[in-house]
Amino acid sequence: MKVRNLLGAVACAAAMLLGAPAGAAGYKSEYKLSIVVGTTFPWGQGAVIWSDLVRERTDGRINIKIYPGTSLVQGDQTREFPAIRQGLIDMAIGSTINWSPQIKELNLFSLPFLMPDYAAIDALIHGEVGRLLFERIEKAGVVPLAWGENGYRQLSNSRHAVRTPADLKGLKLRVVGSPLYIDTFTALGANPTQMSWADAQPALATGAVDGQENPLSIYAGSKLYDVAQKHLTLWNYVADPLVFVVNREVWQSWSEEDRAIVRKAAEEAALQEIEIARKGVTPEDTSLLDEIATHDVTVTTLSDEEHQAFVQATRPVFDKWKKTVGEALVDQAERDIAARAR
Ligand code: X2X
Repeated sequence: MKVRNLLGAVACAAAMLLGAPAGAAGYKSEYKLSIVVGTTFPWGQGAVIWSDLVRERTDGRINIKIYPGTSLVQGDQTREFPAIRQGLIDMAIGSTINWSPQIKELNLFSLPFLMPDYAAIDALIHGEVGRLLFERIEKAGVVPLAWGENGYRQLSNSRHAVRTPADLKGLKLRVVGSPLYIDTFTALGANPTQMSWADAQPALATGAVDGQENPLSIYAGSKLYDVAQKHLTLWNYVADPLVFVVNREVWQSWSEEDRAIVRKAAEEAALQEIEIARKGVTPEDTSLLDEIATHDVTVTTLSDEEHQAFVQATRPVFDKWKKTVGEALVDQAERDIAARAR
């Protein structure tokens, strides 16, 4: 055996011992992709589309396995971002809410009533604001590739219809992991309590909490109407975009060609995911809402005046958090929303 062949054989054996696949030195046999919900949800569909495209286009060099339920961090979705940074998670499609404890600028999308419609969301994620936030994520050590969407978060509860801030008085509500949500619901007179989505579902089922807020795709996909969440208020107060990301070391371990494939696949999957996320919940297509209504759910929509009462009651929270998010970024967002194409 020639020396070069011998060295090759040794390197190959070492790679096999380390679990790398044959033919792609330095590549892992599997890349762990984290999401919060299951693959039947629009969010999870985005993960399926992305991983399938990548597997096909890299001829299996990059083999992605989806881990729903944020299981790689035991369901604690607020620890997802640090785990990506540390390499415990290779890739993720994460909600801006879950990562905002680490990246405070991502609280932008949680400012109450900032984004009046889908065109406003699009103006942010596909414009200067989206670019600035990607810079910020990149600076935090994670490679962002594309914007997806969880959706407009609507309010449900087991007690009564909510039409005014006074209706929220004393309602015990599960909220997500950014303290901004505690402020918002406290300002509205409710009694908010922060917990992970994994803990929220049993808490709703046992009646430990009265209500929650989530996009309709998650409300319906988790059948929250079967755990007494019969009162639904459509108020579009915030929406959470999703971000498709890769751990930096993993990204750097891939060839230029494979990085381009992964990026392009993320962009395509994200656009498809946004389309799926908006299906059935828009003024033009209310099919998911119609399906929800068949489960004996009271759906409350607000008049302009009623809407305005919620905007006013949460305005101090907006102003307080504008400073945390960054005044310039919020100003930029408001300018871009005002100038949006409709
Ligand atoms: O926990 C939630 O409410 C969820 C599933 O929407 C997020 O991960 C932000």
